[in-house]
Amino acid sequence: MSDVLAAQTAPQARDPRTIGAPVVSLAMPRLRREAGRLKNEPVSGEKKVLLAAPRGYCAGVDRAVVAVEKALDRYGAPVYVRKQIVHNVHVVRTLEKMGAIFVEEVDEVPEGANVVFSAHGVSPAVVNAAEERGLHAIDATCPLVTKVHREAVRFAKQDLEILLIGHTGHEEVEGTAGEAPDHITIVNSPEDVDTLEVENPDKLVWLSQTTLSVDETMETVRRLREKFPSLQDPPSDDICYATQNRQVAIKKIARQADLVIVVGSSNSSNSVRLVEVALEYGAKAAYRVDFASEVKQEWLDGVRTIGVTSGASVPEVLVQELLDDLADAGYSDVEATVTAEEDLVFSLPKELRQDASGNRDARALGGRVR
Ligand code: 0CH
Ligand code: SF4
Repeated sequence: MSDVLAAQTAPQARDPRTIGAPVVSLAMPRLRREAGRLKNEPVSGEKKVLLAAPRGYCAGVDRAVVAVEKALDRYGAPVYVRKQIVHNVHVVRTLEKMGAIFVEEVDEVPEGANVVFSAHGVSPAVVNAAEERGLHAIDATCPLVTKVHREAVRFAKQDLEILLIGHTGHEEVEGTAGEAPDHITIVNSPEDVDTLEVENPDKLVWLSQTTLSVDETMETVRRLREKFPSLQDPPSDDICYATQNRQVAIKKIARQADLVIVVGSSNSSNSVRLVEVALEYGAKAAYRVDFASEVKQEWLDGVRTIGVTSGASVPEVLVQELLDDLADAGYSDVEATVTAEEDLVFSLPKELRQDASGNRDARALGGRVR
């Protein structure tokens, strides 16, 4: 990691396959320092961490964060970003220190400046507003979100009414709904179905946000089909591979876990879903933290097995910091629970694909904020 700021917070990379020896520290660790030995505390040998894989950055997030870094390299600071590039506090703060300026809308960007659209996507109205302002836009929308946009456009042309399962107010839902506002109705939850009214029950199709709970979405679809038997399915899953894979991994861990800790920000839909899924699948307790320092000593009271995972917008450095703190508290035995391998890499947004000399800019996975 070459970035100075990230390097300040980065601990040694921890390979789950090589972890096992207790960490010896001269300083009293934070979690022990705060409470001393607890009455139900298991002895050290019984404590372990089940570390989910896959976890953390997905291909769309990696591409979006690298896009901001590349734009800064190429054009210099400041580079404006509409909304948070991904929903992660650490990523946003780090990019801000590198020269990114995050704004809510394009009318806050000086005319003619560079602006990056976030991984969650934007509606055509935002693209048009940026054009009218003479901005140089770099579109970091995840290709898997763009796929849902295209489906919305296609179904609207077929004059279908689209039931978009997703959360009102989330950027991705706003962007997708903006593709065909007259044809889209947002369905927030299974319970929404009871009061839902449509114009023509025989011309309905459903789509969804990419970062929802798979189980809850399937329940919403089940209720929709019960009410509207002619409901059409989309041609392929909208909930993306990364969201699904992270939920599968935490489901497997949750059954064995006294506690699950999910690293991710409060506005990260996929991270929050991981907490819910962990609880639904048997974790005795589950919490979300942005940073390891938010873990409370009382969460560990009587806990033998801790499940750890992270959302798709979370740099691995934050998980490693959590593992370091847990090791200090006696949870140095870390076992990886691997339920899928991921090797998907997306090419950069087209505006950044060529280097300054006009050559195609090939890239390997990974930028500086990781
Ligand atoms: O999970 P959400 O959609 O809130 O977003 P995130 O935490 O930034 O994760 C990346 C997903 C980006 C768009 O699918
Ligand atoms: Fe793309 Fe899925 Fe990642 Fe969203 S969570 S950026 S849809 S890969």
